[in-house]
Amino acid sequence: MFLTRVSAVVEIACRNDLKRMRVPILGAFLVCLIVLTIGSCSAKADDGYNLWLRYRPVENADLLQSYRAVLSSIVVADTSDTAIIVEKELQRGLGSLLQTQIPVGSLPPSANSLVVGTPQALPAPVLDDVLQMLRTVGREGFVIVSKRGEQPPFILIAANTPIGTLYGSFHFLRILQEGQTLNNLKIVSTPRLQYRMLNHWDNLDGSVERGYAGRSLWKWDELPATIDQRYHDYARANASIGINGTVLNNVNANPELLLPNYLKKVAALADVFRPYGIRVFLSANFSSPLSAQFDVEKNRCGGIGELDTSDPLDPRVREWWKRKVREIYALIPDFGGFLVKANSEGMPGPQEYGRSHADGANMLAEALAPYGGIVMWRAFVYDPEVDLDRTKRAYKEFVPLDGRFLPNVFVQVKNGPLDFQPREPVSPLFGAMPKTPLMLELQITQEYLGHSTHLVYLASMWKEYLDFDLHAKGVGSTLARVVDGSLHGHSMTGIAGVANTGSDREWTGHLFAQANWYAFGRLAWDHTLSAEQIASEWIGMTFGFHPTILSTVSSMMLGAWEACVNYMTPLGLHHIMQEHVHYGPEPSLAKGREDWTSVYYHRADKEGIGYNRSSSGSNAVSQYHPPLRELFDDVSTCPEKYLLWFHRVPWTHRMSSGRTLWEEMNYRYYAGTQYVSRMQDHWRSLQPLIAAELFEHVNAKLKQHYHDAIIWRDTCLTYFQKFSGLPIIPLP
Ligand code: BDP
Repeated sequence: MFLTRVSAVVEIACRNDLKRMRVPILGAFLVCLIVLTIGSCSAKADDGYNLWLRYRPVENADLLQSYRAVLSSIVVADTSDTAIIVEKELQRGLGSLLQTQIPVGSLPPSANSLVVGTPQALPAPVLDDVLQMLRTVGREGFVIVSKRGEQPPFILIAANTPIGTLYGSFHFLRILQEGQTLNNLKIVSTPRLQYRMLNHWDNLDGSVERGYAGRSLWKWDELPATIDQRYHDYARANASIGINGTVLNNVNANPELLLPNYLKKVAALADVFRPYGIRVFLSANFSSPLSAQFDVEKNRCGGIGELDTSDPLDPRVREWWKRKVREIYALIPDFGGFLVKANSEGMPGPQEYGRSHADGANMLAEALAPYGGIVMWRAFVYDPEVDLDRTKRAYKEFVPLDGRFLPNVFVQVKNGPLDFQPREPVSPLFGAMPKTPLMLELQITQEYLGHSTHLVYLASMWKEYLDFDLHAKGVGSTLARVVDGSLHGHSMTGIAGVANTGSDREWTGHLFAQANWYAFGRLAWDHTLSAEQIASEWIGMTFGFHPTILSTVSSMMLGAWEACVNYMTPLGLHHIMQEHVHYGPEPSLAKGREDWTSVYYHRADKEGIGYNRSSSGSNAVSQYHPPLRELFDDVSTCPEKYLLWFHRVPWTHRMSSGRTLWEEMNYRYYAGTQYVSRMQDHWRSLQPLIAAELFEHVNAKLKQHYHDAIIWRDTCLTYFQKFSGLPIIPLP
C-alpha cells in the first residue's frame, strides 16, 4: 500500500516537468531520493496518463520566439464554468509549450493578447467581421482569426457558446504543437455530426465487457460523495477531441442503474462532465418496469418496478417510463437519453409482447421528447428465425420499420452486417432506411482486433467504411453522407464508438490504442480528415513532432490494420476467432449455437472455402443497391478483400496477382506477420528518441503481438491445409 502511494507521488512528479510544476527544490530533492531508494522511476518517467495533451515545449528557437511575441496575455471574456476550464487549459498549454507563464489579461485587448469568448461576452468592435462567420458555425463550432491588422493586434477564438470556445482553444493549442504560423489564422470549424458519443460497456460491478484496459472508470461505490480526479481528466480528454456524449453503462444493461441511489451517482458524473460539453446517457434495460421477481417460467429476469409486464403499448408501462424519465431530469436537467439493446443476445425487448422495435423505441422516445432527450435503438439483432444467413437478419427486421420511428429516435447500426470483424463490407442497412436517422456504431475497443495487445490503428478501417459508396442515391452515396445526414436530409446525426478506456494508468491498455480514441473523436468531428493527418497529429502530440518519429511511427500505424486483417482473416474470411474471448484463432470451432461457430462462416472443405452470399447462395448481395449488388454477386468483379465473404471459391481459383487462392491466402497470412515484425524493427530504431518507459511498454506489446500474430497465421494455415491438401508456402 505504502509503496503504491509512494510510486503514485513519484509518477506525478516524474510525469510533469518539475520546473513547470514549481515543486520546491527541497520537495523535488526528496522525491528524487525516494525515486532512487525504490529504484523504480527515472527522472523523466512517462506513464502515458497525459494522452495527447502533453504540450511538449516548442523546441525550435525561432518558432518559440515568434509564438511568444504574439501571445503575451490570455483574455477569456466569460465567467461560465466552461470559461474557467478554457482559461486553465490555455494557461497550462501555453505555459508548457512556450515554457513561460502567460499572464491573464482583461478587455479591451492589449497588444498580442489571445482573446477568447462568445458574442454575449465580447464587445462588438472585437468581434467585427467574425460575427458573420459565427452565423455559420452553430452551437459547437468556432472561429480562430489573427487580427494582425488591428491596433492593437490580437488573436481571437470566438464561438456562439462557451463550449465552442473550449473546442477552439484545444484546436489552437494543436496548431502551436504542429508548429504552424499564427500570422494569418482564419479557421472556421463546425462539427459535421451532432451527437459524438462514447459508449461504455461498463458494468455496475466495475468490470467492462470487452474492455482491455483494467476496470471501469466509474467508481460506483464511491459516488456521489467522492469525485475522482480522473472523471475530470476523462472529460477534458474527450472535450479536446470534440466528444459530447457518453453512455455510461453496458448495452447489456442492468436495470438497477435506474434506481434512485444510482441516479444520484449518475448525476454527480453529469455535473463533472457538463462544463466540458459532455452529456450523460444511459443504457436502459427494456424490462426495467417489471417487478424484481425472477420469472422462472418465462426465464425472465426482473426489473426495478412493480409491474408484471413491460409491454410498450400497455398504459401502465408507458406511465412507468414517463415517471422514471421525469425523475432522471429532475436530477440531470441535460440528460441525453437512452441507448437500448432489445431482443438481442438474451436482452429483453418489445417482441416478447408481439410488438415491434418501433413500438419499443417510440414509447421511450415519447417519454424523453418533452425534455429534449433521444433514443438510440440498436439494430444489432440476429434472430435465427429471420434468415439462415446471420448477416441478412438486421436488414430484414429493420427495413420494414423505416418511417415508423418518432423523430427523436436513432437506429444505431454497427459498421458491418456481422459484428465488428477485422474487415466487413458496410452494413446494407445504411443504404435502406432513408426516413430514419441512423447512428453509426464503431468499436474503438479491439474486441476482434487483438484487444490491447495488437497495435492496430483503426482510423484506416473507419475511413474505408466512411468512404464506402452505398449507391443508395446514385454515385457518391457514401456511408459518411448517410451518417452526416446530407444524403437524406436529416438534421439529427450521430456516431458512437464503443470505448476502449479503463482504469489502467495509460487509459487504453496499449499506448497506441490511445490513437484510436483520439482518431474516433477527430473523425466524429470531421469525417473528411484523412487517417494520415490524424495519425500525424496524434504522433506529434504524443511523442513530439520529430521528423524521424513522425515518418517511422506513421509508417507503422498506417499499414497496421491491413496487416491485422491479413494475419487474422484475409480475403473476406470472418468470425474464425476463439469462442467467448475473441482474441486468438479457432477456425475449427464447430460446437454450440451455429451462428457463433467458425465452420458456419468459412465453410472450408476439399473443394474450397467461403460463404456463398451471391444470388446462387444466401443472396445477401440483394440487400445492396445496384451496381454493388452485381459487383459483389459476380466472383470475377467482387473486390478480393470481400471474396470469401460473398463467395465460395475453389482452392485453385486464380487471383488478380496470378496466384491461386490457396497461394494468395498463404501470401496474405505471411505478409501480415511480416509487417508486425517490421513494426518491431521500426520501433526499435526509435529507442533513442522515445521516453524509456513508453519505449519499453510498446516494445513489450509488439513482442507479444508478433508472437500472437504468428499463432493466428500458423493455426489458420495448418487448419485450412487439412482441406486444401496443398503445401504451406512461407514468404522468403
Ligand atoms: C458482441 C460482443 C458482446 C456485445 C455485443 C453487442 O461480443 O459482448 O454485447 O456485441 O454489441 O460483439 O451487443
